[in-house]
Order: sequence, then structure tokens, then C-alpha cells
Amino acid sequence: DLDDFHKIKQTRMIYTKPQILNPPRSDVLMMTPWFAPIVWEGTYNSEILNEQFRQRNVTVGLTAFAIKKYVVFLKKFLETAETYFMVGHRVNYYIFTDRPEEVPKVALKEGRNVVVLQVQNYPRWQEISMRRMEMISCFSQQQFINEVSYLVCVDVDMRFNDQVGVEILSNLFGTLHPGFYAAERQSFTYERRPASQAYVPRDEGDFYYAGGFFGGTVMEVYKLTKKCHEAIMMDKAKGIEAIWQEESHLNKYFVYHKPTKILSPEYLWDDYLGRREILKKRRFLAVPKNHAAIRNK
Ligand code: 2GW
Ligand code: MN
Repeated sequence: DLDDFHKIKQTRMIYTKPQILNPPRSDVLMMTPWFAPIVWEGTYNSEILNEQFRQRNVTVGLTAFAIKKYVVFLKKFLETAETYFMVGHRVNYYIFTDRPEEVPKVALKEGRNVVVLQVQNYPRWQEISMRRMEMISCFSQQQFINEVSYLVCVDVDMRFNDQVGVEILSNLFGTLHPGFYAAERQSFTYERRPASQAYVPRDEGDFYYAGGFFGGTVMEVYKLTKKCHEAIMMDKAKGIEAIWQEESHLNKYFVYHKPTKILSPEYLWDDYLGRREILKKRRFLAVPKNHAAIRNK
């Protein structure tokens, strides 16, 4: 009932108390001006959060697309997710692919399932990337809304390398792009042509978010993906494609629908950028790919 929902009873737990005069991080921003937490290692207590989400018996959906040759990324992606993604919680992996027979069989822990969703392939890679918005919105309305509480939508050419847990969950969340977290607004690679639906003026925008990691409740992800897909279709009708495809549309969306939580680049890193002092963990890493070999055909 209402009372149960709002009053989360925490069991007895021993941990060091929060220190008002000694914040856990002084080297990074931990809160946006609209009071959305920015998730960095050291700023949260997994034990407390895990209990809260376990009490709600939350199921999390992880969506990934493996179209054409990108099925080669699935094995490592799923194996490392079993080790690090939402450990101790219920998880549905939603694998969108045009090659269902090539989805590897990976041993899964209890309460975790792989759901293979057969979808069509598009000849242009830009279209493969952009059509994710359409397919996620479609399946959110048809299926995900009945099966999971939250959706986490990620690139597949990645591996988990450290814990990614319920600390990321919120109504609507985005991730700071590893290449731009320290950049000035003017150098964000937003779409700058006013003719595009993804256009963001030079004097607007908070952060540059990565296309490869966003999520929220199924309802919020449905609204986001539907709106981005519609914007992509409006551009297409005018013969225009945003500079970074759906990532540009995602960034436009987040300017006007502020995320309720933001993930630090711990959650989407590429070792080609090297190491940083502020990065205490590299939780989700780009898998190096031979662009020519993997992308052609
Ligand atoms: C992508 C580029 C060139 C040739 C093929 C593909 C491709 C992508 C494909 O053949 N099959 C496929 O399943 N994909 C899916 O699209 C897959 O899930 C992949 O992770 C995702 C994005 O493509 P990716 O990872 O090669 O592009 P990145 O790593 O440069 O991603 C960033 O930029 C993209 C837009 O240009 C997206 O916004 C993406 O979210 C970003 O991380
Ligand atoms: Mn990628």
C-alpha cells in the first residue's frame, strides 16, 4: 500500500556516518544546479542502496544492439555483465539482433535472463545507431513496461570492468561523455545547424552526454526514445542528419528535460584517453575495435 511504498525501512547496518564538514569528494561536482546527483566513486553507500532496491524487488532491463558483425561483442559483454552489472538484483538482458542464432549462450546467475529480440538490419551504420531510438521506444511500450522497472541502454562494443549497480538508477539518467566532461559549453559537439531538430544554441546546454549509456524508468525512457526518434524522422524528411546521429538528439533532449541523475565517466570510459586522477574506478570500458574490419559489411 501507499505507506509501504514511501516508508523504506532500513535494517540495522554499521557504517561511518556522513560528514557534513568533510564531503567525500572535493575534486568533482557531486550535484547539478537542479539537484541531480552526479555519481562518483566514494559518494554513495552501496549497502544502503542495495537494501532499498531489494525491498522493492526491482527488475532492471539492459538493452544492447548487436546488428551484423557486432554480435562478436556479445560474449564478453554478457560475461562481464554477469560479474559486475546489478549484482544481487533481477536483470533482463534485451539483445536486439538480426542474427539470433549467433547470440552466445552465457551462464547466468539466478534471477537473470537473456531475451533475444529479432530486428531488421539497416545498410548504413548511421541508421543502425539511430534506429535504436525507434526500437527501444517500440519495445518499451509493447513489452518492457510489463517486465522491468528501469531500462539501462548501452553500446555493445563494451565490457564491464567494475561494479555498476543500483546507484545509477533514477527516473531519467545520462552519462558524462568521457571526452567532454571538462570541456567548455562552446566546445561541446552539439548539433549546431538550426535546421536540425537536434540544434542546441551556443549559449545553452549543461553537459555533453554520451549516446552509449542512458536510462531511467521504462516510462521516461519511452518518452525520451520516442521524442528522439520523431526528431530523427523530421530531420530525415528534410534531408538532414545530426552530426553525431542519435547522440545529438539525446543531448538536445537533456537540455530541455533535465536528467534526475548523472553518471560520471567512470560509467563510460575508453582507455585510449589514458588514466585520470579523478577516476577511482573504470566500470564500463570501450573494447578496442578494428574499425575497418568490423564496420565494413
Ligand atoms: C556502427 C558503426 C559503423 C559500422 C557499424 C556499426 C554498428 C553499430 C553495427 O554494425 N552493428 C551494431 O549493432 N551497432 C550498434 O550501434 C552497437 O550496439 C554499437 O555499440 C552501437 C553504436 O555504434 P558504435 O559503438 O560502433 O559507435 P561508437 O562507439 O562510435 O559510438 C558512439 O557514437 C554513436 C553515434 O555515432 C552512438 O551515439 C553511440 O551510442 C556512441 O557511443
Ligand atoms: Mn560504441
